[in-house]
This record gives sequence, C-alpha cells and structure tokens, in this order.
Amino acid sequence: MAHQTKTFMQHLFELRHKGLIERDLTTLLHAVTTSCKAIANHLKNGDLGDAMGSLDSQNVQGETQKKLDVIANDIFLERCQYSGVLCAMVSEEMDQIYPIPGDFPTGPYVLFFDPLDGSSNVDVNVSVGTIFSIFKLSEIPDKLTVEALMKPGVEQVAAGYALYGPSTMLVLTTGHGVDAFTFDGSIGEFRQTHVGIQIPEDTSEIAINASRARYWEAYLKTYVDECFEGANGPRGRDFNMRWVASMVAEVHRILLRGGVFMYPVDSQNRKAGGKLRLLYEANPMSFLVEQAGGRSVSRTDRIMEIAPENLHQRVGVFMGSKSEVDLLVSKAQASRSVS
Ligand code: AHM
Ligand code: MG
Repeated sequence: MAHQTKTFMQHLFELRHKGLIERDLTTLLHAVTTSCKAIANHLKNGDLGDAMGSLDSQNVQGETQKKLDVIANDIFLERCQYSGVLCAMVSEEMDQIYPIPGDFPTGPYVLFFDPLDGSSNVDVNVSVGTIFSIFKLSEIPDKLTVEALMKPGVEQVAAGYALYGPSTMLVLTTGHGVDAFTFDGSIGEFRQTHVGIQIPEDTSEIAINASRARYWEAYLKTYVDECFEGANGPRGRDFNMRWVASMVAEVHRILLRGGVFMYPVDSQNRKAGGKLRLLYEANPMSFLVEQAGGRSVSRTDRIMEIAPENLHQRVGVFMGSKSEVDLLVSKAQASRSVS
C-alpha cells in the first residue's frame, strides 16, 4: 500500500499545478524537508553518535543549548539559505534575525523555525520535533528590521513540523487542509500517509504540565479538577491525561485522535509572557490546528490574530478539539481577567 502513495514533492507539485501554491514556496518547502531529513539522520544514532549532551552556551531564552540544538539550527541555515527565495530566517536558537548572506540570491519569503523543539527530551530518547512557519512579504525590505518581519499568524503561507518519533513524520499545511507524510528510508523520501486530517471536535484527553497547578488561575484549576473528577464529577465522563513535554508529539497526538494542549500564562511565567514562543511554536501549530478544524487561543484570544512585537515573544496556549477549547474560553471569560 505505502509504496503507492504520493511523495511529499509530488504533493507539492500537485498543489502547484492546481494553482494553490507558488513555485518559490515549493522550492522553500523542499529545502525545509531536506533539513528535517538531515536532522533525523543525526538523531537516529543517539548515544552511538557524538551529537548528544549539552554545550556550555545558553540561547537567547536563557536555556542551556544541547549540541543537537546547534547542529539542527546550522543544518537549517545551511540548507535553506540556498533556496534563493528567502530574505531572512528567525530561529529559537538565534538572538537576532539571520539575513541571507550577500552571496546567495534572495526573495520575499521569511522562515521562522524551532530547530529542535522539546530538546530536553533528547538525552532520554523521547520524541522531539522541528517546527516551521513561513511568511511572504510584499517585497524584500530595504532594511531587515524586526518590525519588517512582525506579521500576525493569519498571514502565514505555510506551516508544519517534523516529528522524530518511532518513525519520522512531516505534517504540513499551506492553508488547504493538513496532510501528513511518513519517511520511507528505502527511497529517502516522505510519503503521504494522512490526507485532510480533521481533529475530533470532542475529546476526553487533556495535556498540561500539572506540576504547575499552584501557579494557575482559579478557572483553569477548576477546569482541570472537573476533568479529573471523571464520571462522577460535573463533566460526567472520565478524562485521560498525557504530557510528553514535547509540543510536537503532543500536537501530533491531538491532530490524530483529539485532545487539548495547554501551556497557560501562569503566575510564575507571567512576567515572561508565558512559556511557548509565538512566532515559531504557537503560530505554526495554531495554523495546523485550525486547518484541521480545531481551535487555538491564548486564554481567550485567537493566537493567529496576535500582532507580534518581538522575535522571541511568548504566549499562553490552549489548542485542540474545538468544543473543549470553547469550554476553556468560556470559563476564562467568566473569570476575572488577570493582566
Ligand atoms: P523548548 O523549545 O525549549 O524545547 O521548549 C518547548 C517545550 C515544548 O515542546 C513543551 O510543550 C514544553 O516545552 C514542555 O515544558 P515543561 O518542561 O514545562 O513541561
Ligand atoms: Mg521549542
């Protein structure tokens, strides 16, 4: 069966032939997926390779960098700058905008990415991922300032992630639904395994780091408590909980079988604005979730409508099955707003 399915590139060509995406976006997405394949190749050797462990350095977020964070970042820069269609890249691992060096042709596209999300899981061989978000500017800016790149998520032209799990998968939206591809090592290509993914509207599975419950707003504590009360509580059914601590693995599970993923702004992370980053974590995942029929908000506001102000801005996140996110939003609206 699997050998009869479309390759990722055939999928892109089909989108292009239908006039749904531009040739330059096809070129860029090819560079992105080639980068993901190279990262998967580094990961697969695990402790047998020499890429495991931490470095002495910290990234702009003040987090200790893993060797693989830096390797994955360098792979993206190296491969995507050749595409000829980008003017800039922005990464979780780089403080500043990365302008495409002068010796490469450029174009109006901008790539935001988290090269290795969930990298604290890498040393214990738990799934990690790469997240990407692509915008097209109306023209290449004369000066690549932060302001020139600050577009809301609704303007994304493509977004997706690679999941490095038991198999390597690539999940993509170009605004025409969500499709997933599984890496076929025998030919070195991603092949389509999921077409037009739709998140079940209702769910009985939640994902949240419950060790932070003491920092949550009261309405959220009530919501989670009511889920955990199960069949005898106000929800009238049992809820399951999962927390991988890899957003990519969490969102992938939700795309395939429903659920809600929560990383709220709480009293401990409020000063920073939350934990997850808007431009290369929350925005691309929101695009995928909405395209799959789900909902994605920061407390009560649609994430994709947030006007970004800086490259590494953080936001609260509730995303997943629509009816469950609707319930969270109504509880947040009914509670006193915390600023
Ligand atoms: P990272 O980009 O530094 O890896 O952080 C993001 C990750 C997400 O993948 C995950 O949902 C979250 O951090 C886990 O946070 P916690 O360690 O608080 O459970
Ligand atoms: Mg991350």
